[in-house]
Amino acid sequence: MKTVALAGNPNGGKTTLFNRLTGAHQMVGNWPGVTVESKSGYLQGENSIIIQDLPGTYSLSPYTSEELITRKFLVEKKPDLVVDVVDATNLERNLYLTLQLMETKLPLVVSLNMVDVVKNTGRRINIDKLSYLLGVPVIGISALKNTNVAQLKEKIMKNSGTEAKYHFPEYDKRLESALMMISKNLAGIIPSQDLRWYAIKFFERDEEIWQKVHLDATRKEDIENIIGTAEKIFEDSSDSIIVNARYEYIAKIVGMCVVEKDDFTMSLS
Ligand code: BGO
Repeated sequence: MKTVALAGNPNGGKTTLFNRLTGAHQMVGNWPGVTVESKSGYLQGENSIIIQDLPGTYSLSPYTSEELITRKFLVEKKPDLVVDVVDATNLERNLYLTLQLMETKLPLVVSLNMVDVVKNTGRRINIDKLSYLLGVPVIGISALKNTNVAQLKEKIMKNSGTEAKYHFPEYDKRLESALMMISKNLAGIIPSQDLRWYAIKFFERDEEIWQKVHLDATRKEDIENIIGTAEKIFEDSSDSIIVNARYEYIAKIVGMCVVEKDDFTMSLS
């Protein structure tokens, strides 16, 4: 049995897509210990693939129940594939979660939803280029109109249980060197495929992770010094350094694969 997790921002069309993928037969309950609804169901016509709907989140921080449930499921259960439902009408904000999903190094497919809405605007998204730049398969769909959902289903079947082929988004060199030094302190304690995720979480001073992972005093002090040095260099707090790095990366990608109608409008005045 393979598990496919459906992740995405609230209101991006995750429920509409979940219904399309699973049809009428759905298992509904609550996530353990909280009153957040959990829904799962078999991929229609495929009894060997179960789709787990994850709560809608903007981020994988430890601040809300939805974020905690989502990241715990991804990092501990390690689904065979994550389908990231990205709202194409709000690409920049949605890609912020995409980058965090990539930090988990789980196999990923982006389903770029609401392309029917984007078609009616002056914005054009080069989907092939977006896919190339991310290193992740991207399928433009309309969950509402059932456009390309069959192609997405094929991608789900093809990519479930494969190795993630994309590279981690590479941030500012000074940040990367801090993350590498933190990873060295975590090596042997954290499995190598999870080092990037944990290094970023330690760097962000993520309380849940600092409490969960038991490190000796020397390593803790070493990591604190690495973070402190980075904060001095960037003149910013460590969590803001990461947020800014993600948004800089997104701006670069969007700049390369999105064309606005106004880009071609010449002013005659
Ligand atoms: C309402 N295209 C378009 N045009 N709309 C879509 C698409 C798409 O591809 N996919 C979803 N929607 P959810 P989350 C609504 O409910 O699946 C629409 O939070 C309305 N409701 O129909 O719920 C979808 O699970 C009244 O819209 O998202 C829904 O991720 C007026 O996006 C909304 C207009 O989808 C959110 C829309 C009473």
